[in-house]
Amino acid sequence: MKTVSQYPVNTIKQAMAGGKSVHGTFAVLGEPALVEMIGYAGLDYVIIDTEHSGNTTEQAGNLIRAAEIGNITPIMRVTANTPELILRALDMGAGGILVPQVNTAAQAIAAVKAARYAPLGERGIAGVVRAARYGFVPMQEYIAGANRETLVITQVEHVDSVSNLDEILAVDGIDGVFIGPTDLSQSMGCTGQFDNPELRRVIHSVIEKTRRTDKWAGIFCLNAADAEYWRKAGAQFLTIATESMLFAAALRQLKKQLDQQA
Ligand code: 3PY
Ligand code: MG
Repeated sequence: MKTVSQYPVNTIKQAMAGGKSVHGTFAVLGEPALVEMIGYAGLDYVIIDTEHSGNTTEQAGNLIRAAEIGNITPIMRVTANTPELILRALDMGAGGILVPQVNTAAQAIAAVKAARYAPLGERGIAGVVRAARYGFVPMQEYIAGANRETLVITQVEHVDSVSNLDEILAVDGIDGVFIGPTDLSQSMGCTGQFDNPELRRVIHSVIEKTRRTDKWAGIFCLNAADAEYWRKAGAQFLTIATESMLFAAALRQLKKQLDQQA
């Protein structure tokens, strides 16, 4: 019989450290079967959203399990940058956290402190949580594994974050930054204008600056063409739409075809 004794390897963390790009989508609907399907379709990760969704803690736990069944990395976007929410997400077994609205180095340091055990952080320790496979992974292996494998990603989605980017990128313990074009566009006075030349110039500058450091850049994309564009611009963590948007697109396409038959 197989006994669990090792902390799981985070394959997307390894891939991005090796310079590769990875693809995922957001899960906002709280449905584990859809998360399994995201994995079976061959994507690399899912971001379980608790910022812009009604996903409850219980649902999030089941979505993490579904991601593991689908063999993809579950990342949790926390509702806010608080140690309590970050601890809960990681103790439940998320392979990483995505922290919205991180606009200063102090906020980035706070996220790292909450997400990493000493010496980099001060994450509260319980060796029997699901992340430690309820204690089946020995404590020292668990702590070293969690610090090694957990992704800490902060969002760049405000002009203040862009202004403070050098300091944010200098924070030890952050793996990458994730550009939120929607919130960023609002803070620049061009809400939702994804083709706005100034917005795109700023996004290019964030990606280029990030690539000159040991961190990687990610971005929210509307579709595959968008993901290809930003991948060529240097982004590695490409999150395309939400599972609800993908389902809506399939429904729209179906309805269009039905209307053509009428
Ligand atoms: C944004 O576009 O603001 C996002 O946070 C995307 O996830
Ligand atoms: Mg946002």
